[in-house]
Amino acid sequence: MRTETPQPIRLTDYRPPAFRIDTTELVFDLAPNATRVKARLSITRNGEHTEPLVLNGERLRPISVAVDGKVLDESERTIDAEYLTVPNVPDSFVLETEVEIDPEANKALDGLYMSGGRFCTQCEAEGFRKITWFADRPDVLSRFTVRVEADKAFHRLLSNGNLMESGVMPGGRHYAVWNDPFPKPAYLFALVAGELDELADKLVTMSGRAVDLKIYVDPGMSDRAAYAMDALKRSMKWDEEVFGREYDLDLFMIVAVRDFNFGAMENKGLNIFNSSLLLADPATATDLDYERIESVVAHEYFHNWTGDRITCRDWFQLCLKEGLTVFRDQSFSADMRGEAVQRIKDVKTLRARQFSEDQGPLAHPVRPGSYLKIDNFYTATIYEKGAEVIRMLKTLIGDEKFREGMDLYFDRWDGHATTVEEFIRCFADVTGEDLTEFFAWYEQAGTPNLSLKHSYDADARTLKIDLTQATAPTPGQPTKRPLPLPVRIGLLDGEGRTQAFLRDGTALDETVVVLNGASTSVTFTGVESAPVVSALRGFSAPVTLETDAQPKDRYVQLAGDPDLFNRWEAGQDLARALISSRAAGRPDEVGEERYAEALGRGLADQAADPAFKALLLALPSEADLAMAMKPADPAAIHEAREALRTRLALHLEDDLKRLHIGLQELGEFSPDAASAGRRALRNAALDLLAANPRAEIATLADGHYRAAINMTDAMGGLNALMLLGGEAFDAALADFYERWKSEPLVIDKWFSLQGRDPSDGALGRVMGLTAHPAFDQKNPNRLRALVSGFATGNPARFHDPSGAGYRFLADIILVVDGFNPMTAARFVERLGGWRRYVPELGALMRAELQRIAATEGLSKNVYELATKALA
Ligand code: 0A1
Ligand code: ZN
Repeated sequence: MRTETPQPIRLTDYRPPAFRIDTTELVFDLAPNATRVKARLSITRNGEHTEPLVLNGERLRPISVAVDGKVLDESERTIDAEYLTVPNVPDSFVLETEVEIDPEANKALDGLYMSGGRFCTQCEAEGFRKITWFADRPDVLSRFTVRVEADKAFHRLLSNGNLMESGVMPGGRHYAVWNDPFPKPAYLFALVAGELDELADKLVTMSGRAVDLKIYVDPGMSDRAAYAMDALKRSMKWDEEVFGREYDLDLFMIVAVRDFNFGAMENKGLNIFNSSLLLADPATATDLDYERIESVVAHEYFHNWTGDRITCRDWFQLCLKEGLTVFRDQSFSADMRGEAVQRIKDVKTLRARQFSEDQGPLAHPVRPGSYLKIDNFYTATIYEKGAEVIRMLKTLIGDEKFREGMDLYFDRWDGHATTVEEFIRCFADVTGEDLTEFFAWYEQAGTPNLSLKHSYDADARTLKIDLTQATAPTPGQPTKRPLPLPVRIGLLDGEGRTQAFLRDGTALDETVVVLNGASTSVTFTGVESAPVVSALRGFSAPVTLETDAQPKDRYVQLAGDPDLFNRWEAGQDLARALISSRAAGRPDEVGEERYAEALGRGLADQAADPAFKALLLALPSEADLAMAMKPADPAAIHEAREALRTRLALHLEDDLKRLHIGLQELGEFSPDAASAGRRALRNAALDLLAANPRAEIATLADGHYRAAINMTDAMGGLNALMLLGGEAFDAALADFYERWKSEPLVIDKWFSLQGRDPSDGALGRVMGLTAHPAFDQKNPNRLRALVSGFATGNPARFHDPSGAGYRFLADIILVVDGFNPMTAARFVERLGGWRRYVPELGALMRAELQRIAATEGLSKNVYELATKALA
């Protein structure tokens, strides 16, 4: 155990900064092992006080500190492992410092580090303090000028803003000077230096300004940035059209790097991306890669307004920029790829990641009240649930008022750091509504359970709907209050046709009922026949829904609910019930046949989008099923789900084979949504066929793999071969490796697929792969491919009854924590849900958490999550 217990940082302790830093001039003399950083900060006392100047600084080798040109000796300032403290400073002064840092030794990948022989930075949330002394907090905004000097071998020298000057220096070196006219917090600072190829384009903004767009990638890779460039231009236009937001600098740059802890970063004018979210061509990237690239390019670009121009006052406000920006990128993707399909995918992610977080010991509000390491709070709750909260706000106040409130927010807060309260105040101001109750969505953790009961009076033609909500306690919040829940409702008749109804005398096809307290009732009149209630359409609130609907109602919805989200959801609900019965030892064979038939009809629907059909065909994931089963038994779930898949495969074999042949692609590859949807359906058909293993299907899968001319189909074939197992799979795996061994992003897929292999010997294989020459634990993409592929994507094998899966994960966490705490900590969550599993497994998971927590010298990151998971 650690000797001293780290102290949490609390929202209630927030104090405004003691000093402002109006301008920041930096000079970087770059060298991999010894980079010199000179800083010249013009500093002003903020308010009336006599406090010393305290700046953050970690892992810095001090060289000098001067105030107004006078070098301070050791009695005039203190330097410890975390701070530089200078007492008795004037009210306004210039601080000059010089430090040395070692980017090459930085394997934590925050601050300034080397990736693929290039310099790059990651400063969010608290990385800037590893570069130089600074007030490393988001409410200190400064104007940056940056001079970068390096050997000419580091060909490109990039930083934020506009290039002011560049030139050569003696001794084979060169320099560039950048100025960013927009004041920004240090976490948005970026620097990149090295050999990079450039893909350039231009865009004319809504006011007629020309902006240069540049994407920098590994030499020889610029063709693979074309899709990202296209996505960037579409994002820029979309933000103008939908939110009235125009880009503000003359230059926008994106750089792809191989070693990156997260997905990408919105540094002002210089976004830095994990190369896996930027580079794509048909041969090496799947449709899912294209889809993610489009959404992450948009996300980071949208941050320019929601994050950079308006930033967070403190890190508790993280959802102010993240939830809002995810909402914006989801809306963009819906416009690009179709609303229903996008919504289904977003809800799947929410349930898999956020609902499970909410059910476990790491549950926290969208705006948490305390933390040890802010890095641990880049969570599904802050991002995905944060986006749901904005979506509900829009549903509650309507599209127009939402846009008015956003406009007011941009006007009022441009150039400032602010809070979630102030954001919500903008909507209260434009609507005149009191949004105090709504604000509780930010402060209360946990997923509300919404229960819906209906009673129809055939004589009076009235329908009464009773809604009730309750939220289970979460750590630190034993009692919960009701939250305002917008519930979108429509009615169908027994044939699945839309039934109109009257609400307060108004004829409607659909309405939003707002549940404001613990329960409410609403009565619709003019309901002509016994209705099927289609509730929570479009997943209008992030809740779990329990209704009194019977399977026959679900079948009506599955056949034709005009709300496509609910049509899909009806199928998922039916499948969940069938799998749960099987897992509990009560298989409902008649029900399973009926389900298979209904799916068959869904597949035959000529009007439906193939992407939608692909979603319809996929059963709820094992993780999703585990959440509904208390306590969860992963082996029983896996077996029951596979049994249902086999039955579906048998029943639908002819349909699936027809789809597989009929959807074969003949023309050129195109990454557009419609083509991707057809490939998704064809691969989903193959995936299901593989649940009924026979030589014939193995031949089909092998043919699919070998005939593939794009990565989506190659992976689809390889996946089916994996499910079928045997020599054909081994041969294809070896073939794939040989073919792609010089392509890191493709080899990540090779590792990830093997992590997900549900067959018996997979755990041994996964452990063996950590010794593979291509495995590199220092590269987060490679590490996550194998480890998350296994621990997240393979519940059946991760939850091995021996506990060997847990032990494997804990060993990895401890090793990686030694050099990259941020990435190590993200794996801890996999053990966090131990209370939800059958006791034998729960005890083994807990034992591994205890072993982790008891290890000497743990990082704060892992310590925080392991101890919270055990509490
Ligand atoms: N703001 C980024 C996410 C991000 C956060 C932390 C990072 O390093 C510790 C990197 C990226 C986003 O939302 O895209
Ligand atoms: Zn973000």
